Amino acid sequence: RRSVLAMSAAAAALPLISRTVLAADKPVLRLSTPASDTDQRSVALMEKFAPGIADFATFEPHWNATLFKQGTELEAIARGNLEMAITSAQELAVFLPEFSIFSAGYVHKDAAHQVKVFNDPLMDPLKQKVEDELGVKLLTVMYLGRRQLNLRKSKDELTVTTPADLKGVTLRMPGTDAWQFLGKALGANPVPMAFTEIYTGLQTGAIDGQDNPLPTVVDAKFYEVTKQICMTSHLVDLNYLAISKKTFDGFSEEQQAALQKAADDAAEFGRQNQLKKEDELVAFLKEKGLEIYEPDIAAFRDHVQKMFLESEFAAAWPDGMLDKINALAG
Ligand code: KDO
Repeated sequence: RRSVLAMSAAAAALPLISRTVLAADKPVLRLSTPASDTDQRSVALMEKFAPGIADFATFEPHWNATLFKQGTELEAIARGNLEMAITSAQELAVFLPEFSIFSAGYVHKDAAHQVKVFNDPLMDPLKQKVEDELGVKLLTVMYLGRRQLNLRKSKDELTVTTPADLKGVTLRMPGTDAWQFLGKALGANPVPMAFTEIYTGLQTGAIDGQDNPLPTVVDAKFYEVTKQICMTSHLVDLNYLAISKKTFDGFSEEQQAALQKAADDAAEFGRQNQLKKEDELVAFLKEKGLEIYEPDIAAFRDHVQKMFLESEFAAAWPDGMLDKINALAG
């Protein structure tokens, strides 16, 4: 109590111009994410987003799902309990089924394709729906990377060539229907588990494997408790940097433009770093003793695409949208 009083007395003693720049005077943008502080998206937010908005807002990230559990962030923003999140198409699909189109394997071809799709007018009605129904504004698209199968068994014990080889394999997938279906479409036996529990799940054998891009496998140290990576590249995975629409609308036009630029700069910086890491980390992981190999990609692609197209998810995809997305591939 005393220190708070002392602080406000000290603040009152400052000339007005200094007082207005005190952090306490600026709106605080709290971001909740399961990502660690060393994840490239987090690094990019700290290096590009935070300084880009520092004149008019304070960025307050909460890493490792310490503020909100994975998958509960969108609802928290919708209820006015959180300002920002790094969300996914799979999480949005819980509320707006059309987003499941981006959860289908082998739809996005690469990082550049994701950017083209996000900025194309085909996304406008989807972005609008997210704003109208959830009060969430999707600022920019972030690159997570190509998801690969990362298993406890050695290649000698289990060589994965086609989806049939994953029969009975307990594969951790994040906990939404669209994610679980992707696990099934890969031929595995998917189980839901929060990102922060994967390491222990692999260590204890509660799960046989997990899927994530190589930079995540390294950042979360999954290589310590797994023996192989099968390079299925089944999902060129994205995240959206999301902000409460109400919070965004509270800024002046000039501040909104600066915030948008800071978000785009962070996404681009993170994308380039993540792409570099994806290339470099193959050697690092081999050095750590993991076996890394490619399966029959065509067999995986055909199986995953067929299952999605025949699923109830595809029924929710707007007419012609898949063709438009495919046409944007470089
Ligand atoms: C995961 O839970 O496997 C996942 O990769 C899903 C992503 O959408 C994203 O939420 C990510 O975890 C977290 O940011 C942790 O990297």
